[in-house]
Amino acid sequence: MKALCLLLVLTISSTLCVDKNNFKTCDQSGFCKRLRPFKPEKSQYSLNLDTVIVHGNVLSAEVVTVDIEGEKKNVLWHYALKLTALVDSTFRVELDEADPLYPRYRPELALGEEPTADGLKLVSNSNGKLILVNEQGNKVIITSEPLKIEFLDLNGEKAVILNDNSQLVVEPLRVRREKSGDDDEGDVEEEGTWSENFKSHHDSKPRGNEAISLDIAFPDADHVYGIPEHTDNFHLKTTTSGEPYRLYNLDVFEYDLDSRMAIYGAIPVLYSHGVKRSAGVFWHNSAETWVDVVNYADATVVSSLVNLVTGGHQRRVDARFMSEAGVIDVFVFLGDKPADVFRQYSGLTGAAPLPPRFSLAYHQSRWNYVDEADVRAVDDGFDANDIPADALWLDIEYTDRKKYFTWDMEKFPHPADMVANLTAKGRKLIVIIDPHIKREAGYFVHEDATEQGLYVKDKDGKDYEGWCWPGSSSYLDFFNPEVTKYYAERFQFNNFPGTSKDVHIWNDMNEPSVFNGPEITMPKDCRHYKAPQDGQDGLASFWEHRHVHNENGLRHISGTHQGMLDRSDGQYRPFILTRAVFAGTQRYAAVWTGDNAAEWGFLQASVPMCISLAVSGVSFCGSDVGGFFKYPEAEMMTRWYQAGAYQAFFRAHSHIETKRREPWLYDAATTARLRDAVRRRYALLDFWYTLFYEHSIDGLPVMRPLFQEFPREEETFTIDNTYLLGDKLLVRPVLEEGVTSVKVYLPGKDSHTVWYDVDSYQSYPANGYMNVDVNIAKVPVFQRGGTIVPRKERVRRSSALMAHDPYTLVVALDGQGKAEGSLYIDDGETYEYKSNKFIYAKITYEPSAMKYSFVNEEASYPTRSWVERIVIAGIKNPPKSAKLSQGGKQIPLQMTLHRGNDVLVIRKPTASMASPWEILFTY
Ligand code: NBV
Repeated sequence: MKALCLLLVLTISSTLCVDKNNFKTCDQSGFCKRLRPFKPEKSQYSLNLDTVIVHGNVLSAEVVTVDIEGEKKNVLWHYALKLTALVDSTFRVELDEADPLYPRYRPELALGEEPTADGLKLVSNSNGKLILVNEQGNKVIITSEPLKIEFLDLNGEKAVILNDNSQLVVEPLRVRREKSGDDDEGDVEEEGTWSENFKSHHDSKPRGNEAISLDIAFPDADHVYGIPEHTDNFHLKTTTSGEPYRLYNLDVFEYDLDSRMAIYGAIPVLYSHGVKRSAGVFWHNSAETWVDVVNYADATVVSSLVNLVTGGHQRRVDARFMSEAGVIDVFVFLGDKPADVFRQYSGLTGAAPLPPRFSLAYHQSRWNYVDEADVRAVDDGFDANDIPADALWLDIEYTDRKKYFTWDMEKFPHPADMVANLTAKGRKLIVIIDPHIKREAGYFVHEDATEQGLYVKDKDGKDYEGWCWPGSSSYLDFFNPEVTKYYAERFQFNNFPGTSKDVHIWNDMNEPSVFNGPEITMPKDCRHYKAPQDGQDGLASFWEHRHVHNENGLRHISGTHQGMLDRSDGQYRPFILTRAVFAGTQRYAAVWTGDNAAEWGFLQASVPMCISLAVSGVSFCGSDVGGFFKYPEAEMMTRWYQAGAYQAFFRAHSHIETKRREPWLYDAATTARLRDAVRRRYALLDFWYTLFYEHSIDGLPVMRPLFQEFPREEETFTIDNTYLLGDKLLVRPVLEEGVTSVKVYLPGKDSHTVWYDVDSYQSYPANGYMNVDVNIAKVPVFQRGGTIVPRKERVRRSSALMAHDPYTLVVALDGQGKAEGSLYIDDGETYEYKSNKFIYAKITYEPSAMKYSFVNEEASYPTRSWVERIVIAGIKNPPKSAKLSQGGKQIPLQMTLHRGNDVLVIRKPTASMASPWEILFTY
């Protein structure tokens, strides 16, 4: 990475190249340094049993910290504990100061809706322990002294334990004592309590220390996962001998691979998994957070810890969250399968809504397409080379000198015509809108924001000024509802001329990125809007940036989302791409993994990074295809397109200084392979769209780890170069240079699963690892036996032009000769599906009949699509004849056998997809 950095210094500008030294280690982050070594023998926190009240689904009680001096106990501080039972085996534990000096921040936008209550009963209160049970039968045992909370699964076994290692901390807010000559105590405060420095940056910390910490144990777990965004493996590593995982949204220029450093996104959800069960926790906090992980199975931990603590080998993982501010607010998911915990989390933070269909197709981007002629040439290039594309992107250079909501009128004098030219082919335009605002007299956004007080303030209450692309910049304060309203209005078509419903938005730099700020972001003592409350002034009248940092980008995209909805009176679905990520981001936007490089390591990292985001709610994820920095030679470009074709967000993008690399700029053979990769995507587009529809209902990851479907198969727990799309396709992209074969793990041996190579229909029994030969054209993808996948084989310029094309249905039979699948169809862009204008069909195959029926019978959509081919793979006893039955008519069908007579093809069944049908087989 260093070499790459130096190389870019020469080609770009030396001020932009940031190395690791610009980002804090735990030791350089005051609270992390302070809390990390804190491992007391016994927790100071205890619950006062006399104060326990259980009302509805909530237990509340007082918790105190005590200091014991001989026989004497001195209460140091009072806290309020709340335990809430929620539906779907979920609990919430909140611990705040009983009477804080100022309210402590709680994120406001991460949770989709108010979580639904479940019943909670206190079943016993004796011997210093409370036992409670929720409606599903999960028990909670609270030990009062010291405080410990154990959550039990439905078998009565401990699944999650809070404060087992006594690392619970809530630093109380205090009044700063003025130093005076005769008051020694004033000087006793630890250094860094009331201010901190990092490099040349000073953090004034007006509230002093206010950190929190909690240890969370997962008995029986083999691994933990989640807490994206990092470039590490999907399964998290023991952190004892290095840095903890850091969650702090940062613009890390040329981020490192295999690292626990913070990058653009921060989702504080963590899952455990083992052969026994899965569980999880969501740490609902938007401040800078560090997470330590100790896996007891790890060799170094076994020797040092387990033998000591437990006297032998034990399956268990401990995690510990440390945040700079906020309250303890942790949701506990009791699973018990991986799919359950993933659903429990997305149930809280919301599943992504159905995206517009085009956004799941192929996107072409570059920093920058320089002018209208360039856009036209690229657009035409796709047609000339017979490569489908759905969207062209414009990066920051389209604006009038980085003033968002304006155009560079010399280079883009006719934006509306440019857009019309694209939409004539069913294509869209996506333009970037960054959150920094150029401080230039005459720029309407700056003038309005200054006049109306819409900017984030500095520590002294003046408009904060930082440095970003436009030069001197200020930042809209998206925590202020007036700002969101003002910003959303900027997307009205008349406020942003040249845009239309077919222009969508890219929100970059929203960590926020501030070139001259500490760690390239906003100083923590900047001030954000807080809703005025009676009697709250001084420090109680604003939030500091430290409280809200990780939620900043989420606020930004929610404003964009509002604006895009409002501009069409709520008619059209917005597409937004964001770089900063927090819990709940998926409700508004897709995410990409930021500035990667054309290196094999980054191609490899794209898979675990996106799986990690997918299990953390963000299924709509991808990485810059081809790599942002540097230039991918033909082989890497081919492998990247092939991999990207099977990741949810599929966009080629590149740095302004790199050589142009539209697919036709490679040699003819490579262009043909890139075309093939893009076509593979378009053939499966309706499958992707159906997966995203189903995700919007069930919240399960679209791109999912193997162990989600095969939770007892231990080999799958650490595989992160292979994943499933829904429960149907297994993808093992070729991510390595120069290989002629790759090892592919086919899971499901206990369930006698069969897998079919999608190119040959050759079937393979699930038998763990096998070698698959891969020439440069090969992408190992397998369809699970027992599933049906819809495809569209006719190639057109964009997905819009394919809307009514016919389907090929690929039926991959299981051992019983059965299969099932689903298909979702609607207009692809409006909300009319909410008024029943859609088809959600179930497709089943049994030896006697294949059926296409509507799951929701009140819904319909006038599609002109029909079935042009049915391919049935794995057939053992082919039928003699088949007839289609639809709308009262019966039509005999033609069938042919292929391969070793185990693939049956029904040609032109001509069944319409607009109404149910059945194919009856005779033998
Ligand atoms: O807007 C320019 C770039 C953009 O192309 C990239 O995708 C973003 O991640 N942006 C970052 C700012 C500058 C990066 C060096």
